[in-house]
Amino acid sequence: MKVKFLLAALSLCAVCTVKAQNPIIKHIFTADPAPIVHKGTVYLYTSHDTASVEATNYKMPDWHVFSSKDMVNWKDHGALLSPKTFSWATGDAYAAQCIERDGKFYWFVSTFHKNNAESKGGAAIGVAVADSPIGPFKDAIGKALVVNEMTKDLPHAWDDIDPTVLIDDDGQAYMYWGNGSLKWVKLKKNMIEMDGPITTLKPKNYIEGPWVYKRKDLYYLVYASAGTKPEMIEYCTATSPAGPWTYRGIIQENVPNSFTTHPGILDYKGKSYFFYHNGALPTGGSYRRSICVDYMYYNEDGTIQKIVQTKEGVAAVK
Ligand code: FUB
Repeated sequence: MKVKFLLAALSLCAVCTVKAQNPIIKHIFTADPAPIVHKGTVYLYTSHDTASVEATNYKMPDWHVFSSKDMVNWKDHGALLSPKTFSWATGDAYAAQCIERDGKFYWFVSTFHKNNAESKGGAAIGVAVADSPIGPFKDAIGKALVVNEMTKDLPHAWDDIDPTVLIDDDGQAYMYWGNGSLKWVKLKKNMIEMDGPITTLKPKNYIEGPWVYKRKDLYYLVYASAGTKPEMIEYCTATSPAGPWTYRGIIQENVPNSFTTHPGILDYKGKSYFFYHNGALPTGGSYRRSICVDYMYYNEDGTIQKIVQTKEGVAAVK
């Protein structure tokens, strides 16, 4: 009798473990996840795919913000920023990351520059700022922070995309970005000016989508890679944000139904989470992508275990 009761209780318990079910955002197509925690809430900054099913390129009009307190239920705060916010910008809203400093939220975005006196066009990086994680956001500079002409190591016009920003323990901020090669620069405390020269490097298999962060005494550079086609996620570690970076291997294999994928990493309520995108929603694909999240585990020596992509996703946390 007691055993029967125990089994019934256990199966009930299994049923009541609420899981997120990947992809976590289902009512629109989203890509390029960038999560942060602010006052106990997760804010997830995303790109937004609106290309038709037949399209063979991106159509990305704006950036959205979502929030969650349990990693399962996500509230869409809407399209809180678009290239139209920046008078100098035109074209698609590529990957972006928002980071807090001294109570202000700096949203570093990749988009494209108008052909004018400042640039002949091509990908560019801008910064929007707000007093809250959900805006209202305005152009923080009034011009681009990075234009195509500032980096000359690669000939293509879209190499200045995918900014990620790290603020080190001593307060020094670093921005990393790039398609085809990784570029990085120190930022001033105001977060809207460079504080030194741009350095360029080529981590093994690097393509785009860097995500740089510090955990314990180690700096991590996680990125979308050309390990095989389509993209995978690989990473390096270093003992300084300036490198040198040591290649550590593949974290995630290809994702279903999307050529690209893109990392976003977060520690929340005692667990580590790996955000990425795939093309798994019905009618999804490389230009109609969707954000997923699965658990991330570290080994004792700080190396990262392979991400297991799941359909059920992560469990709700209190
Ligand atoms: O979403 C547009 C581009 O695709 C991003 O900027 C890249 O990281 C890739 O995900």
